[in-house]
Amino acid sequence: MTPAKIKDKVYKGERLTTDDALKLFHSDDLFTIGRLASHVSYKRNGNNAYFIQNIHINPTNICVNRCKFCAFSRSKGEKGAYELSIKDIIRKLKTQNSEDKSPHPPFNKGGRGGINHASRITHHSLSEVHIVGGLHPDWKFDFYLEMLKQIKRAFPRIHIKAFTAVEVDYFSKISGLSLTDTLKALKKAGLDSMPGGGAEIFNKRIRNKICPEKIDGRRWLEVMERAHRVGIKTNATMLYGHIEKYEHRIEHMLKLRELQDKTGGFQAFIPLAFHQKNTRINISGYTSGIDDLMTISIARLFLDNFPYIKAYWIMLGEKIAQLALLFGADDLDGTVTEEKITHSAGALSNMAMSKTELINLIRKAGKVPVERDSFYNPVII
Ligand code: V47
Ligand code: SF4
Repeated sequence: MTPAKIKDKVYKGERLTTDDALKLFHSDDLFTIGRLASHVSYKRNGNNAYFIQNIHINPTNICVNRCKFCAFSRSKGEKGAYELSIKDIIRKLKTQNSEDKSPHPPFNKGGRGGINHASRITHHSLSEVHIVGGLHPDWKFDFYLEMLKQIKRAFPRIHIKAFTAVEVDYFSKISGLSLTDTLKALKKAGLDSMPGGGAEIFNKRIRNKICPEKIDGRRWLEVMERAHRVGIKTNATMLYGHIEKYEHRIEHMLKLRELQDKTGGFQAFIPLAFHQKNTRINISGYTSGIDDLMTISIARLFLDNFPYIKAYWIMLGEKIAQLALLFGADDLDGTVTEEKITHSAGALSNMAMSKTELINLIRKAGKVPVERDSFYNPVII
């Protein structure tokens, strides 16, 4: 049962404590928690469910960190390691960024992940490019600046959401610049906002077990604070469903809530469901649908100062992401196209979804599909 005291607090708009959040995680009353989260989501964003036309590009999988949960990364020289040139990146963007004029095929339920349509992905008008990659041992900071400049020159209307706090910290180390100057240089070169990756789980003991080489939680938060202070909006993520406990998830969300109180610079919170395949984390299976929906709902209730909660369909699978819209989520991310990080770790979802499919998925959940830009302004078509 969900304690009546927590229900009252939610309806009165009062902030939940960490104890409240823990009680919710231990409750078996998913429907009530989902209904409460839906109420909060409705108060913020009405019946809207947002999506964006975007593409993910991972310039390299070569990474000096080699986090244990990461199936995407390789060491330099290892089989499967790759590097994209700036020309390769521009080419990828060109192929995706043409108006889709073909008639859309009807919504069609596919296999386990949901909708099988790999052959039906058509070109679209891109609104955002999401760029994240490994920490390359040899690439210079100038290369990344040049990447941003050339993308902006070729596609002035595409929003560049790029580089996690982990990458930005690395750029500051390889360039010898302060964090603030690194961020200012990225912004000047064309960076428009930052994704929320690299947060994983802030708890020191757990973090040391799953990604011992990665910057610690305090540094991640510091990079984000500086980014917000120089006017760069960011997202925030949390990797769950590995070896962490509910307490660690709550501790993680508390730190995010505290920073958001200070800066207001976060847009969406994105819980990322851990995928185990090809990783060095010794657990089996996927997160359960119940845990995914509980985590989304509790995030919506606890993170009262985050405008959006994103159900990233790539990691949740199309069907759970659709359900998440009834459990407090109001954003599905987007068309994505060519997702590598989760698919290296055994994701069962497709690599991309067309705009029509996203719209159908949202409508069938009884929500209003709103195509958005990167700052959540509706895109008028
Ligand atoms: O930082 C890596 C996670 C993140 C695995 O900000 C894994 O809009 C699950 O941050 N199982 C990258 N997760 C993805 C990311 C993201 C995605 C979509 C939208 C946004 C946004 C951000 O993926 C990494 C890491 O936390 N990750 N390996 C894995 N095996
Ligand atoms: Fe490198 Fe990021 Fe993978 Fe860690 S999660 S190994 S930092 S690419």
